[in-house]
Amino acid sequence: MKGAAGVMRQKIFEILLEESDYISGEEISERLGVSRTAVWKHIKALKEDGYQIEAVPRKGYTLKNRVDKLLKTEITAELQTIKWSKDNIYTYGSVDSTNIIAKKFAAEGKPEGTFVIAEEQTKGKGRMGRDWSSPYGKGIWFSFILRPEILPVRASEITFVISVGIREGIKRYTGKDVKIKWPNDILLDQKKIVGILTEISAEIERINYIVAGIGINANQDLEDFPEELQQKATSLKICTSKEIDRNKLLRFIIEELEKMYITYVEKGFAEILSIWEKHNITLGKRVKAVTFDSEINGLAEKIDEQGYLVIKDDQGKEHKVVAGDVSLRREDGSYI
Ligand code: BT5
Repeated sequence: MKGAAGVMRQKIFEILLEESDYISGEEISERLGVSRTAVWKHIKALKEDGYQIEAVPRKGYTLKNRVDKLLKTEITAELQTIKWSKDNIYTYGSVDSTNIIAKKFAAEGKPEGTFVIAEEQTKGKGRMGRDWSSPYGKGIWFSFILRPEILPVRASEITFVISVGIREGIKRYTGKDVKIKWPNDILLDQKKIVGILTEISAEIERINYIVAGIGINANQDLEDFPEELQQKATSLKICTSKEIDRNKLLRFIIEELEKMYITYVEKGFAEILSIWEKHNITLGKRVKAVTFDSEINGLAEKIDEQGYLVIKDDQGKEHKVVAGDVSLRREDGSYI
């Protein structure tokens, strides 16, 4: 769907949503300044998306249902953003990876707050080339573009901004005390519910763009996860025993992400870090950190001003970890 056509379709949808009664094609065309044929074409396209729109001669159109596919119409109808434009939300059925599309959009110059959302990913990826399970219609698989005016060495701060934003959105929807595990996991009931993959394009002095890819397990049942994940992954449906309205949840998440990002830009990293500290489960625990060239065992002591995790080993020596995998030691000696 092209930009201008998409905006018009959204407007027609919102008129239908507002009208409790029938509204004629003529009135819609007058209100929006487009031809009746154009209105009819958009109505047809909305029907193809799964909307039942009843047309009665001499009365007009009326909307009969809402659709639980991830659709721009559904996500943006009630979305309240501050700076990010609703026009920059793109929804897809099946894609290889939303990060790939978002990176292409970013390279083309699309602005901050551009979102790429899919029902399914055939090549969903985690960090370091790992796979991300992204089955059709079960989760929220999306990526979005940021263009922070910070030095590239501070890019890891953005992962904190994103973690707290997503946590806030999920908390607002479910009421659950969602936890953050450094650096990029969000957990519920000690299992992974969200994964975050932050990719950056930068020069020495400036960031061109950051693409943050987020995978949220929403409506999977246990058997929807590959067997090797069933012990360590979970979904919001499993944790709340309720089907998740993914469009509403995503709306909350976009709103909270934007609020956190604005807080970061206006107040700085310290403010974000203090929110993160309240909800993290890493600090104060015994951890095992595996980075690309070492393994460190010790106490997760603090996050320093740059967003590095500081681990104190048993000899009292401090190690700084910027990226990698950190497992938390449970009392029984196993790891999360
Ligand atoms: C992550 O990597 O956690 C980042 C995941 C980012 C996924 C999003 S979806 C939208 C966007 N488009 C993409 O292609 N990716 C992003 P990492 O920390 O490396 O964790 C990956 C590991 O998590 C895998 O090796 C599995 O063990 C596990 N895993 C895979 N799929 C999972 C799922 N759906 N839920 C929980 N754990 C999963």
